[in-house]
Amino acid sequence: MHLGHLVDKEEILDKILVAVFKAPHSYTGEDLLEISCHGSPYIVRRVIQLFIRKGARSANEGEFTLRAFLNGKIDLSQAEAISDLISSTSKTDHQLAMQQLKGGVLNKIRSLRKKLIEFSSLIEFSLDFPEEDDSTYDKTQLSKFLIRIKKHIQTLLDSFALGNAIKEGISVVIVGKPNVGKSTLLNVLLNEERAIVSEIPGTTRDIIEDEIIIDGIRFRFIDTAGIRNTENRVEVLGIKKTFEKMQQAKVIFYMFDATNFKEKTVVEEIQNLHTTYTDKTIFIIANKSDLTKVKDFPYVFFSISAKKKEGIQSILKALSNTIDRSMLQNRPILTHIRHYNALHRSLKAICNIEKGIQENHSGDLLAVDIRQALESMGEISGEISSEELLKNIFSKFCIGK
Ligand SMILES: Nc1nc2c(ncn2[C@@H]2O[C@H](COP(=O)(O)OP(=O)(O)OP(=O)(O)O)[C@@H](O)[C@H]2O)c(=O)[nH]1
Ligand SMILES: [Mg+2]
Repeated sequence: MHLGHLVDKEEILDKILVAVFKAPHSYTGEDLLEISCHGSPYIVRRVIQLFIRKGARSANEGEFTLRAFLNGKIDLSQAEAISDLISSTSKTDHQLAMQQLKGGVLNKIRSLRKKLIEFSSLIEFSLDFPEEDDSTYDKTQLSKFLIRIKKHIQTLLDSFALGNAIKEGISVVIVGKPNVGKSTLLNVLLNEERAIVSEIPGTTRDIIEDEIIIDGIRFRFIDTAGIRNTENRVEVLGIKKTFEKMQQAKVIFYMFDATNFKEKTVVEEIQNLHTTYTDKTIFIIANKSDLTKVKDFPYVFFSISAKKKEGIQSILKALSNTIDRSMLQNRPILTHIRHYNALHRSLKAICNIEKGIQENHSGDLLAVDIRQALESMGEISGEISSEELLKNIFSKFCIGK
């Protein structure tokens, strides 16, 4: 570290610290200088202008991290983790990005890749020494091997649902008839007068959404237009959006008004939700408990008063419990669609190898699928990459990282 003045012609611009990193002990692996100046945007601009005048140029988005990757300091999935780390906004976001930076997913994929390479040498062995065995290869042994690898890949693929939900924020859509108190609940959850509340049914027309963090996990709450038959064209459009949001959500809050409901209709609607949205968690919420309480209802439900803010804690707790935290602890979790797609391709290739074995394909035919499976896995770490892929990944970075 060097302390000194930065001088532009005669003018002292600032008192600065300069850190010198000698290759290969720097972020990019190259010789590197870092200047710490005072944080005024004016000074920063002047410093940059000075260096550009002296022949430097601004870095492209993600250029430092790209160079770190090209110089072998980090692999591609770690580069992506750095971008995730910069944009993390919750404890769990941060935890997943750190895990990836440390190579959690990658170690798993490396070990799978190694197994597959072993497998390919078994096949090659049978090709080179066909006289060792009557059949060119031992079918059962190879099949068993493939089943094990497939299982590992499937577990990783399954983890993407959770990993992606956490990264994007877990979406919770609030639905129900007009006037049951959906917007009031949204406001209570966000602790902010975000949506207009009124006693007029059909107040909310558009989708209103915002996020909060519960126990370190980001949830995105979505208030919708109340569902009813209406002639109003704007309201009809709002209701259409409600259904779209229900499709995309992970959790559905179904709300009804304790002071004003027909049990038969509500039960029918709940049954309908359960049959239509089998993959979603559905919370049934009876609102306005300050006026009257629902008794003997055939479903488990939350009894709340959104207006008086009663019963909200139990909803938050149950919501937080929908996330299987044990999954976050010990296992590698996929968070990138790119990784998911690559692994999916490699699983497909492995299924082709399996089929090839069943149909007694020759070893060199199998080798084509093995190569495909290995290549797809290699894309995740960047052992196999194209210019277009790199451009795509690093253009998402901010300038200067
Ligand atoms: N007493 C009582 N009134 C409530 C409660 N929650 C909401 N309300 C009232 O019910 C009316 C409707 O509330 P909203 O939150 O606008 O209902 P909504 O479901 O968003 O209605 P739409 O947007 O029209 O679909 C308002 O007058 C609220 O003040 C509650 O817990 N208790
Ligand atoms: Mg509303």
